[in-house]
Amino acid sequence: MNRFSMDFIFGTATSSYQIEGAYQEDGRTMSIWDEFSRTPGKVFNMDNGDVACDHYHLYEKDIEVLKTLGVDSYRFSIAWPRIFPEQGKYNQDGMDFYKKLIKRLIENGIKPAVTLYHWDLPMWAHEQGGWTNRESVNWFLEYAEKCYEELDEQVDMWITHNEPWCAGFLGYHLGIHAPGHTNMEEALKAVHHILLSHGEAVDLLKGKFKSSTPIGITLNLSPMYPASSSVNDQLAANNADGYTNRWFLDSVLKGSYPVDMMNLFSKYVHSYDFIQEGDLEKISIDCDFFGINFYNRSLIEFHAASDFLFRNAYSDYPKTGMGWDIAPEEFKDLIRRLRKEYTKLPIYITENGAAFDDHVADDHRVHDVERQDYVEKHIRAVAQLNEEGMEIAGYYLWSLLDNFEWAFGYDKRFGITYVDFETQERILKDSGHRYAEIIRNRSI
Ligand code: IFM
Repeated sequence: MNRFSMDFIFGTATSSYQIEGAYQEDGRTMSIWDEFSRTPGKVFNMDNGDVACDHYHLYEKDIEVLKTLGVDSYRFSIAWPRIFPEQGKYNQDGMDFYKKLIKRLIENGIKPAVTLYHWDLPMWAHEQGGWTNRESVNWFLEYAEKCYEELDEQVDMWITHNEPWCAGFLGYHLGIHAPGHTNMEEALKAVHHILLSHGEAVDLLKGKFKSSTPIGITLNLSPMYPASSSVNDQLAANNADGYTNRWFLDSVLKGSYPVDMMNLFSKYVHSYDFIQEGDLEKISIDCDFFGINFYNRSLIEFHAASDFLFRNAYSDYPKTGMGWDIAPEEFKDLIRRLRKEYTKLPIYITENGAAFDDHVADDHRVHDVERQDYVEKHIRAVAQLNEEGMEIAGYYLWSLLDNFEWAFGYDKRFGITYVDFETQERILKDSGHRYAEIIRNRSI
């Protein structure tokens, strides 16, 4: 039996575009995801977030689910186009939704953990170059400032950005996420400005607001293993690690971009002069915690024809419904590496979870045995890591609800609560019941 201390935070996580719906209500304007999902061929089934889980109207019902789970905290994100539907035009109606949500969470003893940016960039910003434009840092700061002004007293922890790898590389290099561009130079600029806006937003909260609310950033990290001991596969795994992990870890936690990757990327970049003096000091500003989203490991092999000489290799590991390797042992290795090479900050697992094909059974329950097993293995890993002294302060299960899974639309279900997207009925899955039991016992 592995135990958790009483101050360990158990939570669940969601994001605005994935659950809220109400895409035209109370002044909200279009985001890059509204636009992208309307572009043929981009999202499975041309699904979109117009209605999603209708959380904007059903948030009280969803808080009831959180109460049943007994979570200490709920992580959600704010939709920037609700707060600034047009450039420079603040929208109080949009903010009021989050005030209501936070008030109700607190009344129910649940701590709000708020992400400022989980990918729904307003279209007005995109039309001026989006994150590739250095001005985006100022647009983000204006938005962050309003959020701090209105919400900081009630918020328990701030996360500036969720997974800049996805917003930057999936969105501007691989073209799989909005805005669907395939240009590495744009991607590097976008990432740089996202990271810079993180640093500036931390500085704003601590400086101008003199706030003591903990603030940090969340990176998605995935350990890369060479498919063989050949020099080529090892080089490929190192490149994959640089592209996925080190570009972000080194800049945020060490104040420099990895030189090997700068060289590798330089083939696609005219100049690195978008990196200005002082930027990396800002990007690596002191935070209060470090957030990690962990889902899988990857097996990597050399591939001469790909941009950075690597690709995913065949792996015989058990997989989730996304085809991702289930790898709790490698999760532990990742945390040990972070402790050794990168940070002493408290670590929060701000997302962990799995998609599987779910079905409502005749007894009107969802017996998601595989998800339950996945969740148990990873929570047990967290407990074991803490026994080794790795100081993981909390765990947020992704996700509270089945929701809009980006390019996969509603085809992939990550929730511990089943959502019937026709009726908006919620059914707590077996994994959700088990999570509630783990939280109640504070042990696994
Ligand atoms: O659904 C996403 C989430 O928005 C960001 N992290 C990964 C999840 C599962 O793919």
